[in-house]
Amino acid sequence: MDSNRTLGLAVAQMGPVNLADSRKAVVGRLIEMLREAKSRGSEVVVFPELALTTFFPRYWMEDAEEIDRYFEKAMPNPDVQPLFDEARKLSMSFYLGYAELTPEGHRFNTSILVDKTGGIIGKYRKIHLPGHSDHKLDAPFQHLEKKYFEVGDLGFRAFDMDGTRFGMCLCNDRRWPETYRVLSLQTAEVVVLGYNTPSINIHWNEPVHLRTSTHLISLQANAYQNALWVAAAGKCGSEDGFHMIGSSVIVAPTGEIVARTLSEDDEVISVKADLRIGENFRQHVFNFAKHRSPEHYRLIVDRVGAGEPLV
Ligand code: CDV
Repeated sequence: MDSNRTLGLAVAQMGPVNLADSRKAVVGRLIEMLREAKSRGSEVVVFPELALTTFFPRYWMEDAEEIDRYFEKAMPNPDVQPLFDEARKLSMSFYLGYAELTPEGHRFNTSILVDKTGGIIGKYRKIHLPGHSDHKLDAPFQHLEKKYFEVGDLGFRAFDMDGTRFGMCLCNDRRWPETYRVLSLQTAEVVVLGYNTPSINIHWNEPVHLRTSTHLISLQANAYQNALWVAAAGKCGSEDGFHMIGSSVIVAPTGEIVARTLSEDDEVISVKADLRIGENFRQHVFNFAKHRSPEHYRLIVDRVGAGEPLV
C-alpha cells in the first residue's frame, strides 16, 4: 500500500429547496459549492439525498404527472448537465442523490458516483426505505418513501475511483450496521451518503435533540467499527415550513468528527483525509480475516425480525 495516501474530501450541505425552486436554480447552487470545494483543494464532493428537489415524500400525491415532476428520467439530463460539465472542467468527482425513473417505469431513491472525467462509475438505489405508503391524515406531514420508491435492487457495492475505494448509501441506510459491514467487507475506505432527516418524528414523540444525536452516533460508531471514513451531506433547514436537521459531517475511521457544518444553509466542509488511518485499523483491531467469526453471526442473514433465543 502507498505510504502516503490522502483524499481531498468535501461535503456540500444544502439549505432548503422549496417547492417553487427550479432545477436550474438548484443546480446553480450545487455548482457554486463544487467551486468552493475545488478552491479548498478537494477532489470529491458529496451532495445530499434527493438533492435536486424538495423532500417530496412529505406530500401525499395521487396524480402520476404530479409525482413524475420530481423524478429524473435520464442522468445527466439537460437540467443537470451543467453540473457534470463544471465538474469535468474542474477535474472534480461527486456523489449526487436524486429520484430515478427508469425507462421501464421503476422508481428508486438513487445516488451516483461521478468521476473527474464526468463518467458515472457507480450507482446505488436505496435499500432501507423508511416511512409508510398509506395516507396518514392525522400526521403533520407524510413520509411516503414506501409509496414513491421501490426497494433498491443493486445491493451495497464498493467502487474504485482514482485509487480510492468508495461505498455509497442513502439516509436511513446510515442507521443500519449491515450497510457499512457489507461495504467494509469489500474494503471500502470511504462511505459517502446524503440524507433528509425531518426534525419531527411523525410516528412517536421523539425528543428533537435525538434526531441529531442518533444521526451522529450512527455515523461515528460505524466509521470506527468498519475502519472507514464517512462523509454525510444533509439537506436541511425549513423547506416550505418543514424543518430538517443539519449537522453534516466528515467522520474519520477513529470515529471522531473531523468537520461539521455550523449552519442550516448551503455550506461546504472539507478535510484532507489520510486513508492510512483506516488501513491501521484494518490491520489490527478490525483485521476481519483474522478475527471475525461468521459462523456465530448466522442469525444476521437467516432471520429478519427479532425472535426467540437460540436453543
Ligand atoms: N430520508 C430518510 O431516510 N429519513 C429518515 C427519517 C425518516 C428518520 C432518516 O433515517 O433520517
